[in-house]
Amino acid sequence: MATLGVETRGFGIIFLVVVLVSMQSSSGEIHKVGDSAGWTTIGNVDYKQWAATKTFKIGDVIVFQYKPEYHNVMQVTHAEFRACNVSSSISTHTTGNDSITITTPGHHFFLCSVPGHCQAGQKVDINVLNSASTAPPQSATPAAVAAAQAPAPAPSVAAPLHGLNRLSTVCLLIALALVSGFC
Ligand SMILES: *[C@@H]1O[C@H](CO)[C@@H](O)[C@H](O)[C@H]1NC(C)=O
Ligand SMILES: *[C@@H]1O[C@H](CO)[C@@H](O)[C@H](O)[C@H]1NC(C)=O
Ligand SMILES: [Cu+2]
Repeated sequence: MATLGVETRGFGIIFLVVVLVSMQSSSGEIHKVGDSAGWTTIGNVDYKQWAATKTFKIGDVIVFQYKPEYHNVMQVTHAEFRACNVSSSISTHTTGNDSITITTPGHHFFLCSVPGHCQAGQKVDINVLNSASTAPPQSATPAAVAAAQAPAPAPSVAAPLHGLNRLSTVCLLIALALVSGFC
């Protein structure tokens, strides 16, 4: 009986870890570049300003929406981004509804390679934080970043979505405690 109880608890812990990991990876936000304007040269959309108002995290999805007959999306190097001159893109997207999932931290430079468009401002620098934290980099202390990287985020830096996940986690823990107790 005692052996069975330990085994059940062991499986419970493995199950909990799997659930927590899947929760973390499924909590990515979707960011539509340019919001309602989309990816365009019309209306002088300030993509630098757009990016400055967002917090990009690993697992987030960047969506470019545009008419594919007029524009495209290329991920390029910093030098190419600055010069609006692409020799070989890191990746090219041309569907007009391109979803790009962020998997690495740091700067991700995108531009439209149609002549003149990048120069006209159709370029965006997506700067991705090196954590799943929702706190802006200016206010994130090392302790806060460490807390945010732990399976259960600290309450002070948790977004509403994370709050929901935390609630589910508590319910799950109670359920597991009950199951382990009865077996
Ligand atoms: C673009 O860059 C290449 C080298 O990387 C250079 O030869 C070319 O002149 C540049 N074109 C423009 C328009 O600046
Ligand atoms: C763009 O693609 C997503 C799925 O990747 C889909 O849900 C959405 O409806 C599409 N939007 C347009 C305007 O085609
Ligand atoms: Cu364009």
